[in-house]
Amino acid sequence: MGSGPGAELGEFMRGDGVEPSLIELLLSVAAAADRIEALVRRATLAHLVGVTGATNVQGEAVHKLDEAANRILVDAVRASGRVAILVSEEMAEPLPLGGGPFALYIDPVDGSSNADVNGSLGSIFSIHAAVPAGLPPAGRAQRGSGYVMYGPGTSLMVTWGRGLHEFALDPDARRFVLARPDLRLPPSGRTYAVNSGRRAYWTAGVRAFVDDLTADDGKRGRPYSLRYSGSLTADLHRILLEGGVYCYPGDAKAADGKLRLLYEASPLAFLAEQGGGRASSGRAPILDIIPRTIHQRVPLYIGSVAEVELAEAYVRQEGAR
Ligand code: AHM
Ligand code: MG
Repeated sequence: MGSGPGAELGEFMRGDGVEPSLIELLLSVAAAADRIEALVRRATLAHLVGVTGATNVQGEAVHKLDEAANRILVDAVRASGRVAILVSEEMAEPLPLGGGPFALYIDPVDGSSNADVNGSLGSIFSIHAAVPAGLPPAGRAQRGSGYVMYGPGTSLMVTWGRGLHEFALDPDARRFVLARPDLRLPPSGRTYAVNSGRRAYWTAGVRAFVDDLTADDGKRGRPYSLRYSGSLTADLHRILLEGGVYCYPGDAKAADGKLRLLYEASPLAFLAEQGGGRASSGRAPILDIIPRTIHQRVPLYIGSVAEVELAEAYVRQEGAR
């Protein structure tokens, strides 16, 4: 039972020889996700939908759930004693937590606006070795990463650098149990995810890429179907399981797109590569980008190798920026 489907998260990690301090940190994140899941389930009843009235460091409205989930994660991780420094989408500055071998980067609630309409939400995390000022090396150095998707069921997709695994939250036992070990992305898929409402701002390369995917060309497996939910974790979950591509390109209004490198693009890129997929800014693999600031944004193309390479080819045609 220790390593097959049905294995509990801690048991599986111990069986895989993961170092004890990393196990303890991942279990504290999973325990926080369990509590966030309970909040998400009751969000409408508990008047946790809507915004607080504050704006975060990105200039975006803070939702009540963002604040609550951030608090839960900070408390759980502090109690684990394994994190020296914590960087969160919801906090302008890195938070020193007193010691431990790791730095942790979190997006407590991905797709926050979905909370108002009972849509899918997520939490994303990235683990590096502790770094003094909170600025880690390139994403390839991550010690682990993952996301929790709060959908009709709650899934934890996680890696510690030896494959991509899906755990499901057992809603009665309140434990994450192994659902699908060693997931591999299909080399290509039939769906794409992008906010087409921004088409007027897209560059010629992005337009040409999406036109290619949606061409009337059955022989080349076109047109792809569009699947876009407003929650990156939910959209990526489909893509990790069925193949395809999620894009948040840079455009005329936002040269670096919307998504943040350290706690959105990089952890998800690590997961995708561990499953045999690919993640790129269009110009470089996400995992090779050396961060300059903790909240920096980056264009993101992530999913199956075939579609991400095609996106890169179209973006490169535009010439070096
Ligand atoms: P958030 O972390 O503030 O919720 O922002 C990230 C979200 C992603 O989940 C989603 O794919 C994207 O923003 C949607 O943005 P847009 O409405 O511009 O398409
Ligand atoms: Mg968020």
